Amino acid sequence: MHELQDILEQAQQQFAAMNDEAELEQAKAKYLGKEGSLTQLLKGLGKLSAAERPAAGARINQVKQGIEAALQQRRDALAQQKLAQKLAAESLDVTLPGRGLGMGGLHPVTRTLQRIEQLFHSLGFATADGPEIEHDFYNFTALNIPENHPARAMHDTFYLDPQHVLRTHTSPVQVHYMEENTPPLKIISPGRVYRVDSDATHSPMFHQVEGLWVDQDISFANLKGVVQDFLQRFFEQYDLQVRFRPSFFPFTEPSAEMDMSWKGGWLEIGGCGMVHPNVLKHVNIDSEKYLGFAFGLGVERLAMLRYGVNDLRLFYESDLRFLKQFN
Ligand code: 2U9
Repeated sequence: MHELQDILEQAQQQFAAMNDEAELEQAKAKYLGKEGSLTQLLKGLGKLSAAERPAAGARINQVKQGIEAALQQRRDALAQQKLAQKLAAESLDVTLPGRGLGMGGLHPVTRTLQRIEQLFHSLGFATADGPEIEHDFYNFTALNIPENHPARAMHDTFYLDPQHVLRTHTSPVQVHYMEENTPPLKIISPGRVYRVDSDATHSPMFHQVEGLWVDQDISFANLKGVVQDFLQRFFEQYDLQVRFRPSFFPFTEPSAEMDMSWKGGWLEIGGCGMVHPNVLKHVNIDSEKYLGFAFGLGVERLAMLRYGVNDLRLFYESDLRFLKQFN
């Protein structure tokens, strides 16, 4: 049984000298593996007499436990060593200044939307919201846009299925609002709209703000006053002039393009008109009793002019060098 004591001591010495976890596990096989010396001794128990066997078995098991304990001890020591090395390498200088929370800022289009809303709210307009996915009834039919109108074509409008589109203007919001409210109505509908179009001045997604005022004595003169007041205050140019050129939209009659004076010339800034009687009819508003005006403005266009940005795409590239200039 001296042999057993030798095996235990040899294992203890060998394990203690190991500095690598993988090598340690290999060394274990030499004693406890299938061909290991201790395993061989256990197998040899069969050759002993029944009287000798229990004591010999107990002794071998004791040594086995000793080897396992030595193994575990070395494993723990190596893990400790490794952790200590890692911590030393990762030493943290708690005296370094913190990185701080980076201050975020509002996107220039968001700032523009907020400014637009604030100005119209001061004129008594409420903000109305609606879904960006619309039934074609709300996006087209209710707005008097005929079945064969080019705006309904697949190459101009994103269709989700034959009946549903990504709204091409925020006008459907106003249709919903007219369905749910009775005149007088005085709302703006700012938000995202979608069209199949993409270049330096067109993005497949852009923002519009539309306005609608329905009451018993609303005229084109009110429209002119509201638009001029808004533009003068938006651009902080109190001598800014507006001009209206006859135009055509299915949802307004008469219709006009709106221009504003800008750097000695005229600049087109939106469209407008008196709400078409067919549109009022679709939402059960008596067009004999009520009149309304409506207008539409492009938000990115307003932002570009106010901030002097010459390429629409800059708004959508998430380049912080550009975006940081607005905060
Ligand atoms: C209802 C009835 C009528 C809204 C209007 C325009 C003319 C217009 C453009 C401006 C720039 C779209 O973003 S843009 O490309 N809009 O020219 N929008 S009249 O007319 C309405 C709206 C709602 C119920």
